[in-house]
Amino acid sequence: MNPNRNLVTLDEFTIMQTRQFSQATGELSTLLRDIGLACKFINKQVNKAGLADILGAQGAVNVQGEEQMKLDVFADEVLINVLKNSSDCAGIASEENDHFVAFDDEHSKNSKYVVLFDPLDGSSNIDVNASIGTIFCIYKRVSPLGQVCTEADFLQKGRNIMAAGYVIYGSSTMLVYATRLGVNGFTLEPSIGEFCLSHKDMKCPEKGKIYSINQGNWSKYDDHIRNYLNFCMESDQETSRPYSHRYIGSMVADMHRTLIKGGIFLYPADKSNANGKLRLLYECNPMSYLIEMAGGMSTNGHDSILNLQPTELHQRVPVFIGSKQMVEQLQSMLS
Ligand code: AHM
Ligand code: MG
Repeated sequence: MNPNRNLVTLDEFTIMQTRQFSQATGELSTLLRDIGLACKFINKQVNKAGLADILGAQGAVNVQGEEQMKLDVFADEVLINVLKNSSDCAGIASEENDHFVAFDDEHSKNSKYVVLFDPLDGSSNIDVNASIGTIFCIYKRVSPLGQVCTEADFLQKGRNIMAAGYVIYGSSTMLVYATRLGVNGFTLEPSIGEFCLSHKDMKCPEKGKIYSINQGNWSKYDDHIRNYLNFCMESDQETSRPYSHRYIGSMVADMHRTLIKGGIFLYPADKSNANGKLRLLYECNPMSYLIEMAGGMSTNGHDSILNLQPTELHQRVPVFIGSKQMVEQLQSMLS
């Protein structure tokens, strides 16, 4: 047997990164490990979704008036339970719950971090077996230690994020996360049940050849967006147009492709949704942080998503995100 192994687990990797900073306490590593653990439980259920009674609508309706699937509820509960038991989480906010949850035991009250997540994004894709994902981000709390966390801890600008990422339940299961040190991807190795480093120092290409939007909403978009879509469809050899159109309808899957291959993902405002559909706190901020750390860009059309001051937990925002040059091009056509 060869004792030399070239697999680096998520845990080992985050600990190695922590060691680069003499003042680092390792709390962020613990939280990432706990999120990874919860996602392994979620992955197990997602994998057998077609087999079990677990597939199908629960009948409940979440705070945005959308029907919840059973797996959404399961994923939400697993994340809350794991983070409640974590040694380093003061509270959570989730896309599936009206209010944030402050953990009120003595240990949690002295924890520095809060976690926000969309437990199972793209859940309408569950019953067609397309990729879905969990999206998360971690902030240092702004309320005093020793007390329960408050809403202000969750209503922070994306710029304050300490770490953010997603898990994609796809043809393989991957966890991708970003800190100021960069973006790295880990593939779940089922035989040892560990996320192992597979995509080191990920960079979003400066430009791409794919645009990703629900083009069926064309009649609801304003002229700026329609002009940009016409631009994407026009022929121009120098800029490799027409671009290909790819839209899975599962943000994690569309963003994973955008991160790796380059491209632009758009969810604009439209006539029915003045602020678009996607949530600032649980979807747009974590993805924007990750894409920016990978050299990409994200905007609501006027300002970087990460500069927006959230005013409510379930706020929605238009989002344009991906390869830097493509987002800049779009932005120049919006004004
Ligand atoms: P969800 O959080 O209820 O799953 O909704 C978010 C999903 C995203 O994954 C995806 O980008 C978007 O909704 C697709 O919306 P649409 O079907 O309007 O194109
Ligand atoms: Mg979602």
